Amino acid sequence: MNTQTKPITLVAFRWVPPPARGLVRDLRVRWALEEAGLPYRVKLIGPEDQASADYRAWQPFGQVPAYEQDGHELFESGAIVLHVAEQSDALMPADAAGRARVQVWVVAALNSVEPMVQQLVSIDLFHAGESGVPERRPQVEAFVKRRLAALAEWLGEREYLEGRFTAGDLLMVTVLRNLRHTDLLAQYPTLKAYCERCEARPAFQKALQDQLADFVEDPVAA
Ligand SMILES: N[C@@H](CCC(=O)N[C@@H](CS)C(=O)NCC(=O)O)C(=O)O
Repeated sequence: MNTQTKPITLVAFRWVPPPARGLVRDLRVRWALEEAGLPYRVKLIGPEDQASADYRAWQPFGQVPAYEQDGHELFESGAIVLHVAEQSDALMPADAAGRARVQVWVVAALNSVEPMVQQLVSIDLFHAGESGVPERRPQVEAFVKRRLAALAEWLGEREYLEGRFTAGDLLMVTVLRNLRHTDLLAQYPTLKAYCERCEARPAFQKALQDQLADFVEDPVAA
């Protein structure tokens, strides 16, 4: 049972460029909190906060998300989502074996899939047109496709990675969303349907709308 007295605080950016909206990693935490039914407040930050000593004492890399609950400060989206999942069987089953499987998929999403996806995102969104990139991109895309094919194979007829929605699906889908600028997911109908199934959840829709609503339009005036 959750006995918290003070609201949870989630740190998010007050502004990002439009292509990044809906992808910033505080979305993972918002989604988890919505699934768990835990109320929270959002602290919006900008570059000056990221660089401040106070914030670095909370999030050593100056990144988002950061999270505070009952005086405990956390960072790393995967660790935060797991912490939220510990508080709700909406995100993780109660039995030890089931919990271990959720942890497996959380780490798989962040360690076996996200690095490949991020390489492609980095090439396409941040380094397009730079020297050496056109030669490198096919290799990176091929690597992403190997991961997608393996994931589609695992899913097969399953609705979710472990038969029911868990924090593992939440992390996996937020990783796969980063491919939205490509047609890669469409090449794997199983994966596309899986993402759409997870993103249709009311908790995801609420989290996404809330993230988008929090961005200011003008970073200078912010
Ligand atoms: N492994 C970290 C990565 C966090 C991360 O890359 N956050 C991005 C936003 S999605 C960020 O803060 N970027 C700004 C920066 O790195 O300075 C996590 O999952 O929380």
